[in-house]
Amino acid sequence: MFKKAIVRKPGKSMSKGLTTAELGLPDYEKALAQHAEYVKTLKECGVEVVVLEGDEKYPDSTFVEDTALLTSECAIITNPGALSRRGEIIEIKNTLKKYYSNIEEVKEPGTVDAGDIMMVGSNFYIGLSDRTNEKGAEQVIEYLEKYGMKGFTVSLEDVLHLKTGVSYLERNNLVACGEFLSKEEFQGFNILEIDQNESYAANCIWVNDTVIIPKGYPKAKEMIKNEGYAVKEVDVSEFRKLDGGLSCLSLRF
Ligand code: CIR
Repeated sequence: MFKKAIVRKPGKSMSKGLTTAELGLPDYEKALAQHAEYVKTLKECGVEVVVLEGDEKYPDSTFVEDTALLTSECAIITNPGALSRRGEIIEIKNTLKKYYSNIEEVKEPGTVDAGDIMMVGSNFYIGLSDRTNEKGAEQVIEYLEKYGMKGFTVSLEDVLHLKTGVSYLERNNLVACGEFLSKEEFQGFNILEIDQNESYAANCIWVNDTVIIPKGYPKAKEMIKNEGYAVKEVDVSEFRKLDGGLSCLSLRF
């Protein structure tokens, strides 16, 4: 169960965020409204939400998920793969000090975006991507082992982050799309296949037995409902324009 979530409002500078999406510039007012709806939905799932103010210095700082890995035993502050995002960790670290006594940090030459890390109980799958390198993954695995948990690396080719294409919904259910459908590492899960033309819905989040999915993906919604979950939709179209998804917008713990 998650009790808390940390989010950060987007700043106006979000229009300068990193992207490969070619979906145009985000509409700031719309993004703020969508973000507020996201916070409301998390609250409806029973979590207390800590809302940080936007930081204009860091256009991508609304995507808080990438800055830390939160586990039941410790928080691991990452060293984001994109140089423009490195400074985002400072305020996140200060915030996490209120909630964690064990805080570890990924150091150079290791880089990690925690959007590449999927938690399955005390096992963590770490995608090796353009943002997360071997050295970063090794450090995360060492920290996890120090606290009695385990980490495994997974290679990825087609997507920005591991969780762009795969999400764990507890009860052994894994939503997956594209390259992740056939990964050996995931064959022990009950794979819920997301249609390629709804691939954006593969990034969804389990929050206390409700699954929050992006708005507008009816086949994914139906499939997840049929597995017995309550499903809530949130429109995150403005964050999608920056390659961001539902999971990236919060740190849940
Ligand atoms: C970036 O490229 O870093 C941001 N524009 C999007 C980050 C999305 N985060 C995630 O998938 N965990």
